[in-house]
Amino acid sequence: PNATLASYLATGEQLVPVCSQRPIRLGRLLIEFSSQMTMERVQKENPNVTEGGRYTPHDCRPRWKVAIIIPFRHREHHLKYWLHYLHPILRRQKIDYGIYIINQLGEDTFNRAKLLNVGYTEALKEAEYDCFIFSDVDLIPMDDRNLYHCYDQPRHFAIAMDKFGFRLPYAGYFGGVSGLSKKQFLKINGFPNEYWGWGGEDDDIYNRITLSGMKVSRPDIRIGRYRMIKHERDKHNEANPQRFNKIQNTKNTMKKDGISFLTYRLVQVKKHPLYTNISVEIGKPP
Ligand code: UDH
Repeated sequence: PNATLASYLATGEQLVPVCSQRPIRLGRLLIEFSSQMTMERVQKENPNVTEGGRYTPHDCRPRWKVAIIIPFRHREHHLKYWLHYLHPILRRQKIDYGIYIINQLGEDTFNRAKLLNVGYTEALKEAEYDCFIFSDVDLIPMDDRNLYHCYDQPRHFAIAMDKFGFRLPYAGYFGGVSGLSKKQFLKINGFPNEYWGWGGEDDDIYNRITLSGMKVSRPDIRIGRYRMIKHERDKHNEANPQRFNKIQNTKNTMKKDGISFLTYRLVQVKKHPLYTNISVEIGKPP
């Protein structure tokens, strides 16, 4: 009977088509942050999302298995809006995905890129993801034709933010929201662990990509538009004065400083209805 079941499932699977590369009914979105938002409301809006913030389409076979990684500390208010907007967008995009909030414990200097490395590592313990999208918690796409999956080359999604007048601030900008396949991520030895405080880590990642012989791919400027939830600079994430020197040295540092030498202490993995929270201690600047 098992063999029969197996062959039934095999043929059954073939009856479900591969998800379209251009899902229908996508386009411009109205994004605002003035309405009241509660986690209860967002949960009610998203009954099909399963524990830990996982979702897979059922009417087609998804092309990518995407882990969405968000660096995080004390931004609960932003997270509600992010979940409110992104879950329905990702569902319409027919993507198989999981949401991972990487929460830096303690009050030492924030380290965005190291948290993203932790997210990559921890997400792979949960499922066989082949694509990783790294998103700030305060950035919401204004057009869901900006598809959250991976591409032939490392992808920069957030190319036209409202705060930069809907333009790329400079040609090598790779901040905000970016995505790499597992293969692309490993090719650049992941992200740097040694950028403490604000700034520079995204430029270092851009350098890693070009130094590894890859190019950054981007959506059309009319589609890659984003709204940022306005906020003041966080405590313990002051601009890092070393960043200008460090980004001159990516070629030398990237071999050692990356996913290959990542150390941290995992403190808690907690599955919430709409996301998985991973709390970690990542140390402090030397
Ligand atoms: N983040 C946190 N907590 C922090 C710091 C950063 O969760 O304490 C995360 C969060 O996902 C955030 C991302 O890291 O979206 C990037 O940090 P950021 O939002 O501080 O960086 P951004 O360049 O802003 O967007 C810099 C401060 C701008 C101050 C402008 C004052 N008018």
